[in-house]
Amino acid sequence: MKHIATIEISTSYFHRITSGDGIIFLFFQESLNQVLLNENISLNDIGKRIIFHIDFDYFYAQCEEIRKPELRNIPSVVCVYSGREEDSGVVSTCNYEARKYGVKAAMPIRLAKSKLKDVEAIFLPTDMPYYHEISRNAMRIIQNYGELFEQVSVDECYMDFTKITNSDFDDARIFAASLQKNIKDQIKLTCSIGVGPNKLIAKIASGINKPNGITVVSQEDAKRFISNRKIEDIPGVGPKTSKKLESLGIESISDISKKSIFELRDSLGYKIATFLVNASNGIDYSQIKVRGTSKQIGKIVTLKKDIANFEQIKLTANNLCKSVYENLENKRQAFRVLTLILILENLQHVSFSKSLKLYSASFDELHKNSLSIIHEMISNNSISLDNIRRMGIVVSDLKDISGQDSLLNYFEN
Ligand code: DCP
Ligand code: CA
Ligand code: CA
Repeated sequence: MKHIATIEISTSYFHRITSGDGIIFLFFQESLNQVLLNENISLNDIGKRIIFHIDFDYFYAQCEEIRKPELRNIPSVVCVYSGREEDSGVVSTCNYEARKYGVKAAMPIRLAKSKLKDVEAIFLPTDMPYYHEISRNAMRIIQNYGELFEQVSVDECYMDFTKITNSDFDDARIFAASLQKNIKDQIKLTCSIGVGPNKLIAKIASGINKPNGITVVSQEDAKRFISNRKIEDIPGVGPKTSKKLESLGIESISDISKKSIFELRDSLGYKIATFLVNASNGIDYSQIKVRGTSKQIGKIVTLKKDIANFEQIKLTANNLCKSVYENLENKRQAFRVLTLILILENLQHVSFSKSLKLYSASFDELHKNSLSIIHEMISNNSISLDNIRRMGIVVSDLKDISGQDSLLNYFEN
């Protein structure tokens, strides 16, 4: 049996955990409880995660370019006008053309205008309902990849790609490129993607190659990657924490990594000290926080090389349905949306979703619909069976039915 983790209790507050792969995690007691209570994770999985952070480039300004393509090659600035006087207010964002002239978010509109006075430039007011609509459409494409998803703002989200990539960072890069291309083809929106072993590394990585960039940082490279960043690049580190660190003679991330939590706790408190020491070692155990209706249950498997006939695909679908159904049953949930994911040999990602008219908690319904999707996908998308490398079934739009006598009852009512 594989050694999963060793837990040593160092103090009543901290746990030092060495995973099977020799990776050391330091947990603040409260956070450890949170991690272990999360049913989706075992300690062994923490070291195997592949997390994407996706951030849309110059978002509001790019949304404007989508509906007015003539804006693409000239500086454009999206502004929040205060309405007090003409041009009073601040820049919300601007395209990369305008950034060449030093225009930035939060800058007074007048200052931005003076920077662009010698060139043709466009200034526009914000249109939030429109940006939200673009955001919803793009987020839907991302969610269709079918794993744990957390939207953090109108232009940013995290997604766990562990299952779909089989914890392989080379595959993750291909998925990132395919995701980027899908969003670009369907919505004309570019984004930058950071891929890392945790949310922290993914978030920092997505900012490295903007716009339209992909930065992949594997588990092994995480510490080196973060050592080369500035302390302020760690999300959540503001001027207050920076000052305190400075007063302790700490000037770089690598200085933090040489400290123990116990040396930092008096000035920073346990929570921040733990977070920073972990972060400076490239470690972050925070989980993807799946919200509301986007919760989903799914399973993806890698097919045997010689799977080429429809019977075997059906058998795999059957097993996937069983596993998904078991999970639904344990959690006493019904589903309404069913997504079938096929990953082809070239890692092209094909997914197809079906919304049922009513919530269902029936295995037969799950199975029948999965098979009909497979039929449809194979006939419509001319996917050849021997091209399929991985296959997954995901159910979403879940509803709690724990009050029902049995799942069967629920379905029959
Ligand atoms: N925003 C804002 N005021 C700010 C910062 C941002 O109104 N001070 C809005 C406009 C941005 C959106 O939030 O388009 C997303 O913010 P980002 O920080 O992600 O910046 P952008 O998407 O504009 O640019 P980047 O390409 O650097 O991500
Ligand atoms: Ca952005
Ligand atoms: Ca952002």
